Amino acid sequence: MKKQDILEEVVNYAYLSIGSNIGNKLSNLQRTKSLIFENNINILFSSSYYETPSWPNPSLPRFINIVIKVSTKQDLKKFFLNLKKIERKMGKRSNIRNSPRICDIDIIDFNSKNFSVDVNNQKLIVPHPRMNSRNFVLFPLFEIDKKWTHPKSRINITELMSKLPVNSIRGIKVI
Ligand code: PH2
Ligand code: MG
Ligand code: MG
Repeated sequence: MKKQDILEEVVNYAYLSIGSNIGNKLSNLQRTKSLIFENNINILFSSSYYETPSWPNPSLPRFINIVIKVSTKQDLKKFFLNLKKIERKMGKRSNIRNSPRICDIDIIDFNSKNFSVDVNNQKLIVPHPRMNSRNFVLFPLFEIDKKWTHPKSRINITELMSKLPVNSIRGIKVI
């Protein structure tokens, strides 16, 4: 086994879901990706852009979503706080769950581990607890990693997608 150098930092791998349903949604997502890169987070893979009705309330504006795979030397806490900083920089204000947003970044997976931690009084649960019912997470995730497996349930991405209701499979389109 290779001896790890004392100065060598650990590289973490994560999957992020990014969404926008206010303003110029495409350019909001592109700007968010630039800010992620500028914050020392490398984008390894990026999915296509997917348009879906707002979940769970389809009368709110439609979303555009992507999933990206990233690598970073930041630990989970620093990484999470950096993503929150990027959301604020993009103009995200509301903390009301599922309300319209310019930019929302959710950590879907971090090093294929299960976490439930408090970061500055915010609860961070990874893998994202509502991902299994979300077409806008599962489809783009499948596009960039066909072998992805849920770290907790060990269920493969293909099987998770097959459990989605038919209308949510019909309601998603690549733009
Ligand atoms: N994000 C939400 C709530 N609802 N719906 C879609 N289609 N896409 C999202 O990213 C999304 C949502 C909360 O963050
Ligand atoms: Mg979200
Ligand atoms: Mg969020």
